[in-house]
Amino acid sequence: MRTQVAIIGAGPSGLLLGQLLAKHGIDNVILERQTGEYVLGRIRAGVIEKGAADLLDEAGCGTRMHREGLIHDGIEISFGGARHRINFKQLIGKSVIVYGQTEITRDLMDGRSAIGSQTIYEAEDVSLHDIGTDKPKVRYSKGGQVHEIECDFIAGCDGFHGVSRKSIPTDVLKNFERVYPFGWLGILVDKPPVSDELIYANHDRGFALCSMRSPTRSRLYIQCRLDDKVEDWSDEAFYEELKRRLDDEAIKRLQPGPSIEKSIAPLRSFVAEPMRHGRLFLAGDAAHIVPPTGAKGLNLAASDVYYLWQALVDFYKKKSSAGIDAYSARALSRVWKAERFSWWMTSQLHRFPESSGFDQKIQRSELEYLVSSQAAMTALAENYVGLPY
Ligand code: FAS
Ligand code: PHB
Repeated sequence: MRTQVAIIGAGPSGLLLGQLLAKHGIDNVILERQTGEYVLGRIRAGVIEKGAADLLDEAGCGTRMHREGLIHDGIEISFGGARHRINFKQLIGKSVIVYGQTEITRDLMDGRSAIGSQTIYEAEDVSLHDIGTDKPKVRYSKGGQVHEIECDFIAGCDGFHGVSRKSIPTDVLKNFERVYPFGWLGILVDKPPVSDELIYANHDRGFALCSMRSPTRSRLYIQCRLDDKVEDWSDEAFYEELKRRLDDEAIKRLQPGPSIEKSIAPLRSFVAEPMRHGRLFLAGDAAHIVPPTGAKGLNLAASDVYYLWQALVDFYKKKSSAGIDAYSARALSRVWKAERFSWWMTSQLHRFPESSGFDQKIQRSELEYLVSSQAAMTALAENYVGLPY
């Protein structure tokens, strides 16, 4: 088989890139190791920056997001028993959309089917070859047979555990990482949200986040120990701990119900440089990971895809390599700003097991300064809604 761009991974990065390339007449094939149902079963991000929303519109897959997504003009930061609103609309005139990653993935899958582009699910043993030449290849197994795809470019959109980043020579790749000493235990429940907007809570017992997917479906998180297991936490235990970390008003509005999904996500900051090697380009979680505190993971995948899509269109339509040559530096510039913001949000809102009394006083003063300063709230707002592409 031959295509112009072979995309590894049918998560948001791969599907969004595939849709944008196809809309501009650039042939592409997606190889995904799981089934489509498995991909849709992963519950992940919930907040969409305007830049990412605009890209979904450009891909022709934004209709349902605008119909069902919730426009949020701010968030609330809770500490010391009180909540403080960060009003994005008033501070910087912008908003975010609350719309689950699962729905975005579904919309992109439907969009891809509608244009007839090929996604090969359950592709096993994917391997990349000749990425340093102008004739790279991808091999995979399916149905007991080995298949080969000849292409011009490979887009590694296969997430943190994928094969693409590992295909870059170790003497070329430089990894930067910080692993946090805690995780997030999250549940999905068909009960109305605790508040109209997201509540990020800093508490002596640990972080909590009250988010949502719709007016009738909540997404709730508590910081948990690294060695916690999902089976350690009954729904009742989860709600009891969540209540200990929320303010009185939120506790009153919390409606416990049976969890329809429960999972623990470890938290890490990670960046691999460069995001390009020869004809292989990394995008999304394949290249970087952020702690979800800043709601940046999915949104960074979108800006990577924007830069890569533009670069590939220039290559094919304008015969210019300027975009592909600039891709890694351009993407990394925005990636590191989002890494900084996600690290900062995580540092201010979580209880670090080894933190000293001094550390805790500094953390509290950071939060008190934040909610008392227009400048500090504006800085948070412009990062949360998304820095320019
Ligand atoms: P993905 O990991 O979503 O997709 C990669 C795809 O590649 C997968 O479908 C995988 O099956 C496939 N793949 C992997 N290896 C392959 C191979 N060898 N061959 C073929 N296919 C292969 N972000 C937020 O903003 N907020 C959150 O709350 C949040 N929570 C998260 C919770 C968890 C547990 C995780 C892991 C991530 C979370 N994220 C969150 C970040 C998440 O939303 C990612 O940023 C987003 O999924 C990135 O999308 P992709 O880059 O497409 O990677
Ligand atoms: C979510 O709704 O899953 C969510 C929202 C904001 C975050 C992280 C996760 O910062």
